[in-house]
Amino acid sequence: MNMYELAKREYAEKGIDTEAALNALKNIPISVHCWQGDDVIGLDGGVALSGGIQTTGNYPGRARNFEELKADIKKAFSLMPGKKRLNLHASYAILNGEKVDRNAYRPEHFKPWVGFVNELGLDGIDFNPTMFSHKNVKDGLTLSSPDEDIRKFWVDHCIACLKIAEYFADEFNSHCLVNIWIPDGFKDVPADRLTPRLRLKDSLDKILACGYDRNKVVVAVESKVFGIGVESYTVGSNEFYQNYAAKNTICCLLDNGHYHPLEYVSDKIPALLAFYDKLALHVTRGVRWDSDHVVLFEDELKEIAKEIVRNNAIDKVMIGLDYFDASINRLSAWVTGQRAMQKALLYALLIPHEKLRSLQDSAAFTELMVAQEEVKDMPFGAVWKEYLSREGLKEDYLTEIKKYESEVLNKR
Ligand code: RNT
Ligand code: ZN
Repeated sequence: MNMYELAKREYAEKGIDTEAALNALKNIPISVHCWQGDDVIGLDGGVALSGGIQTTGNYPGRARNFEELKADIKKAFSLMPGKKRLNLHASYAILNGEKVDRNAYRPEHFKPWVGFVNELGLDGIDFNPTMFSHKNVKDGLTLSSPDEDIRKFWVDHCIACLKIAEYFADEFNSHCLVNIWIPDGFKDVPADRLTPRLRLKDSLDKILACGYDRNKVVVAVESKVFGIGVESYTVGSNEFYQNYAAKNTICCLLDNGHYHPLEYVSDKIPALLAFYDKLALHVTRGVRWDSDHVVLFEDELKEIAKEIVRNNAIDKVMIGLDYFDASINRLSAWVTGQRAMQKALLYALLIPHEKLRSLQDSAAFTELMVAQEEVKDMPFGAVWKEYLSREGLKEDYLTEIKKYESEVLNKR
């Protein structure tokens, strides 16, 4: 018997069907961000990365153009198991020298991406207005700016993005998630916390009123507690967006780097599932702050995956990744994070949730504690390896990435 057969038997003794888990896992889509490949710089010639997000490190081989980024995505995605979508930012428009600003981007500027995503056989594209790294981020503000021209520019940008998202949805016959995140906020104590939020509310109302097709495009709003340079106040706070989303039947996007360190997104998921049909995630790893480190197979990631799996929310929670590390091989960063997410989902799929739930409901807390500890000793690794081999992949991805590094990245 091989390791997997032994593991399968051990899980079966606990009432867990490993085959069902493997089949479920390969069908859970993960939206993989394009921006790990080029340190969030984009292709539309915007100004240097701004908005309180930072990539640190200077590892050689950053993708400098569309061709290089495509090659890196192709290589990295080939080492990622499971169903994948591509998460694009508007700043990755292919403009081919056309003088057009972000308020007027059109579907054709993304046609080359559609061709590429089809070539890779991915499930679809998700999309993000890019309201940072641009001259029209005025005094750190976009959709909440007191300058009406600035506000209109970004409202128009978001409306343009919704049209592009409809195009993606049509092309892939799959929804397109459009996630709105703005960097707006203040470094120091504001004199007025309400008015910027009312302006943001008005901007969002204008965007949603553009008449986009809600069957095709899912709009989400991403809150944040603070950013570098906006330590004292962010306009798009958690309470603001959660209430806005609830009232306007749009979606919340939870980025687990965007809360106080002792707040857990794993606990927020079931809170929102009580009220929302759908919610979106940016899975990241904050180290002391919203540092966007590579996602690893760690406790909070496991808890997030458990909440998705045990609440039958696989079809309700749109999983996206959001991290960017320029200090290590960028392809390895991509693959490590995506595999960690898949691992966490598999881990969650192999837990006897019904049994644990009934222990909780009968207040058998002693038994519950012991049973939850037992889960940790199960032969998870053997099932993971079986999954990889069924996906045509090896556990080792670094050898291939190192080869690509010496043949391709080091020559850039
Ligand atoms: C920033 C947000 C946002 C960005 C990406 C690039 O704090 O997390 O989602 O990281 O859109
Ligand atoms: Zn995010």
